[in-house]
Amino acid sequence: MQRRKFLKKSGLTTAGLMSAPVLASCKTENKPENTPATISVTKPIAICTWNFVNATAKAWEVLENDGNALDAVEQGVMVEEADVNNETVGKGGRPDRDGNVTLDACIMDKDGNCGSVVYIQNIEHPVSVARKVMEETPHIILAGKGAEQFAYEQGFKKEDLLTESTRKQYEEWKKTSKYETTINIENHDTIGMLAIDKNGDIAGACTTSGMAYKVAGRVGDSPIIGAGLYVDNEVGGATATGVGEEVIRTVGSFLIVELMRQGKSPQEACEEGVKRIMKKNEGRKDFQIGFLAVNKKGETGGYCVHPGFTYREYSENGHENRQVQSFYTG
Ligand code: SD4
Repeated sequence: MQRRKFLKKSGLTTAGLMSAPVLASCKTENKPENTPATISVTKPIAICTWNFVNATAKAWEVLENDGNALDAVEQGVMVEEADVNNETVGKGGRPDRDGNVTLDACIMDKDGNCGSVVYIQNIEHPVSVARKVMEETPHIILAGKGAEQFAYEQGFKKEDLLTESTRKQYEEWKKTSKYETTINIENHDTIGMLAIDKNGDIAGACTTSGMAYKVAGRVGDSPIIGAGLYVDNEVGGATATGVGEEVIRTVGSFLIVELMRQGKSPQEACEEGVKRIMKKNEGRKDFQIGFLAVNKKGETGGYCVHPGFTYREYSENGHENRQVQSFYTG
C-alpha cells in the first residue's frame, strides 16, 4: 500500500481521535480548473513580512513561470529557512533557553487545506514538512518528536540547526539568562508570505524559530492557522510577525481576513487587527506586532505596533520594501 494511502487510511480509522465530519471539513478536494470561482483578472503578486528580497524574488520566479501560489510561498519562505544569517527562521535560528533550536511553520492553500508543524527540531525546512502534513496525512498539526519522525519518514534529513554564531550568542545569554523581547527585526524576522497566482488563487506560509531563549516547549502564533496565517480564497490572506502570544489572543490573521470580508481594505483590516491587540494591552509598549494582508484584488496593506516593520512586495509593477504605519509613532 502506498504510504499516502496508508496514512490517510490509518488516520481515518483512528477512532476517537478525529471524527469524519471534522476530517471532511479540513480536507477539500480540488475544484476543477476554470470553474467560475477560479477565474479572476487579478495579477500575480507575492508579499512577505520584513525586507526579504531573496524570498520574494524566489516566489516571484515561481509565479512568473506560471507556478501556483502554494509552490511560490513554500519556495519563497524556504530561502529564509536555509539562510543562516536569518537568526529567527530555520537553520541558524536562535535556540530556546535549553539550547535547542525548535521550529514552527504552517502553510495554507486556496481550498482551505492546511498543514502545520510545531516545536520540530533538526529539520531545516519545517514549511515543507507542514506541506507534507497537509498533503499526505488526514491531520493538520504534528508536534515535536512525532513531527520530526514524520519528516524522516518523508525523506527529510537530520540537520544541526545551531550555528557557530547562535551557539556563541546563547553562551553569552546564559550569563544573565534574562528573557526580554526585542522590539524589531533584531529579534523578529519571522517570514510570513502571501501570494496570488495567475489564476487569482491565494496561498500563504509562515515559518519561524520563535522567540529567542523561549521556555522549552513554547509554541507561538506562526504555525497556528488563524493566528500567524490565514487564507480564504474568496477574500484574501493575512499573516503576522511579532510576539505570538498577543496575536493568538485575537486570532489575528483570521480576524483580518474576516474584516476584509466585511468590506475593509487590507490596510484598514490590519489597522483594526493591531488596535484590537492594543485594546487588550492598554499602555503597554514593550512588544512589537506586524500584520500584512492582501485581498482578492491584489491590494495590500500592513500595520504594526511600533515603527520599524516593513513588508516586501513583488509584482509586475516592481519589487519594493514598503514602510508600514504604526500604532505608536515615536
Ligand atoms: C512567535 N511570531 O513565535 C513569532 C515570533 C516572530 O519574528 O515573529 N519573530 O511568536
